[in-house]
This record gives sequence, structure tokens and C-alpha cells, in this order.
Amino acid sequence: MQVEKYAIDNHNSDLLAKHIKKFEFIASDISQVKDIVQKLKDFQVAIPSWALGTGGTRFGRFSGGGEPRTLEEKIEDVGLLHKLNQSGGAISLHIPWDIPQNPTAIKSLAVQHGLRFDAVNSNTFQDQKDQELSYKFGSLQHVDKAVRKQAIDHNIEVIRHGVELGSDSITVWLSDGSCFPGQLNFRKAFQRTLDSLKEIYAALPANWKMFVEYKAFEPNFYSMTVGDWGQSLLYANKLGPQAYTLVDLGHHLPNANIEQIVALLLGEGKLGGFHFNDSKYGDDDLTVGSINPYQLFLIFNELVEGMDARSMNHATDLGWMIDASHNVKDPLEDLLQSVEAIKIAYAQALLVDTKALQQAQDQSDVARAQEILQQAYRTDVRPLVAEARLQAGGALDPLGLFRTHKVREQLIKERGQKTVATGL
Ligand code: LRH
Ligand code: MN
Repeated sequence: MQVEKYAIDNHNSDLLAKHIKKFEFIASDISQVKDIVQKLKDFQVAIPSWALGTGGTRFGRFSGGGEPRTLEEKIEDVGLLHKLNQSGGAISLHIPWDIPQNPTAIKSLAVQHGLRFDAVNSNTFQDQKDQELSYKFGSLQHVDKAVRKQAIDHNIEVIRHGVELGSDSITVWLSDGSCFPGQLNFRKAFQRTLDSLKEIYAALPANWKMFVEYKAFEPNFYSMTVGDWGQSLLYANKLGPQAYTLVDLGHHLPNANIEQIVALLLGEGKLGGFHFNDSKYGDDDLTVGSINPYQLFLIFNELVEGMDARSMNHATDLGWMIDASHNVKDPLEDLLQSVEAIKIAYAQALLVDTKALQQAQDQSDVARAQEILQQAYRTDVRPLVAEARLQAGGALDPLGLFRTHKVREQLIKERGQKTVATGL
């Protein structure tokens, strides 16, 4: 199912006059508006291949219909989103949920949709039906060398798939840990995990990155062997220059100051990328910016300040990925809202008067510092984000067009009501 260019042009022509009025109003107040719009056009967010169907919990899963049945249909759906918002030009695969049977064909299909392959993800948190040894008590940390070898081989296999698709990074998230005191020797588990990661690291092509994703709890509920940013940084530093930490916004203990963690990891040159989502309690994997948009803004404020301090390229030097699960929303609508929220937070951060903020900080003028930050946060930057989309050939209102074009209805007609996508 495609949304044709003419449909986007018709949609935009209906909304253009109103958009131009709003854009000119905000642009009149911003000196570097051209630069900001260009940065927004360049900023692409990778869509997770495992979040194109309806998610669920142990209590239930309520499918919305028309879900992609194959990797090809998943690439079509990500391509459709990208056609609408010109902001999701990459897909992140999860192996073995999305093994590319014919990598060449898959690669050319992705190119047809203007997509590249971002980080590939390994999976040693589930036992596959044809698997010899179980990961019940962990994978890279496991006391049994044979289980660790099975997990190491899987990660090296994932790298091979990524190389065939033109990806240049692997995300390793380990569900490894313990559920009860006494179950695990923490030091030995750390050392076994590090030694296992070293074997995977040794298999990385020279231009590749390894992202070590940490998580405070779930599915283990007493300890996680990569439980927080400090542990992830410890692994990344001991592994070498191609290893980085990955920040999944939902993987922190309540009230953690994630923007401070981001600032410090960036300062260490060991921040590799993000799994964007939002949460109120645990790893809720909710729509980005749906619960705590101010925190998202503060994170982007640290990112812009920290990346500029290291002359990093905003669009390419970090991994920008979404990791979400959709229990009650249409997966594609949810992803459109998440990309929009990320772009809005980035645009607001680009509006921060960093010189004035620096001055206020140097004078310990706390109230002034807050005023400067919130001036940017309270600016309605949506016309800037829309203008970037318009200039890139996207829709002024992607979600609106998704609905008026009855995309979900057409997907259900094509694929049926009962189709289930692989993933979470
Ligand atoms: C773990 C996680 C990880 C993925 C999985 C789908 O909670 O965030 O990034 O592998 O979700
Ligand atoms: Mn994640």
C-alpha cells in the first residue's frame, strides 16, 4: 500500500496557506531559521522492525489488523511512514525476528523506499524453537561455557546479517541477571559477560560500533548484569574504542536524571545512541513525549550543547532509534507521533540561547537560566518541523493524511484482520 506523491501534494495545498502564516510568524523571531530547518531535514530517526505490529503484555494483546507478515511488508510500512514525514529514513532489524532471507533483494527494496539499515539487534533473551541450550539463566553471563559460546556465535551471526545489509552497528541488550539474592556471583557474572563481549567485539568490522544497552530491571527483578549507565560504560571502556553505551529512556529507575547521564556519557565520548520512548513507571515503551516531553527537551538540550562542544554531526554521529510497543494505539500512528515528538524536542533545543545560558550559569543566576531554557521549550516549533517536512517532500500533517487516506483500512483489506507481526 502506497501513498502517492499527488496525494501528499493535494493534502499540502489544502494546508499551505495556514502553514505559511504560522511559519513566517515564528521565522520572523529566529535569526538562524534556515540552519534550523536544514538540521531538522537532516535528522532521521530509525524505526524498529519489531514495533510495526500490536504489542501486548502478559495480560493480553489486542491486535488492530493489517499487520505486516513479512520483512518485506515491514519495509513497506516503514517506507510509508518515511513518505509521509521524510524523517524515518532508516529501519533497525531484530534477529531472529527479521532474518533477511535474500539480503540483496531486501536491500534494494529498502533503497526503493529511501531506507537504510541502522543498528541490528541480537536476541539472547528468548529460546528459539530449534535452539540447543536455554538462556533461562542468562546468555553471555551464563555459568556454562557452551551457553555463552552459543550466545557469542548468535551475535557474530547478527553482525554478518548486518554487513550484508550495509548496517554499521550492533545493539547488544542482555536480559541477563538474577531474580533472587544468592542466585548470582556479581563479579564472576560481570567477568564472564565482559569476556563474551570481547569475543563479539573481536568480530566487529573496523568501521562498526557496538552499542551496550543497559536496563535497571525486567525480565530479571533482583539484578541485571548490565543494569545502569555506569556498568554499561565500564564494559564499553574495557572493550575498546568501537564500544559505546546505548540509552533506552525506559530503562532507568524512577526519577533518574537521564539528561545528566546523557551529558556525562557524551563528555566521555562513549554515548553511542538512543532507544527513544516514554514511560511513567517501568519500561512502558510508550509514545515518545507522551508522558514527559520536558525531560525529552532537557535531554536534547544536553545533546545539542554536548555535541557542539565536540563538533559532532547531529544527524550522523549518534544512533537515533525508537524502541516502543503499542498496546492500544495503531502502531503506525504511534510511530508518526513519536518521530514528531523527537523532532519537536530537537527543534526546541536548537532554539536555546546557549550564550545567554552560559552567562547565567557563570553568574549562578538560577532564575535567569530557567527562563532561557523555558523560553525555548515554550516556543511552538511545530511550524519549523512542518516546514522541514514540506521542503523534504513530506506531508504537512502526516497523521492527518494517514487517516484521511484510510491507510489502516487499506492494509487490513490487503493483509486481513488477523495478521500478526513478529516482534514484541
Ligand atoms: C529491552 C529492549 C531492547 C530490545 C527489546 C525489544 O527492553 O529495550 O532494546 O532488544 O527491548
Ligand atoms: Mn531498547
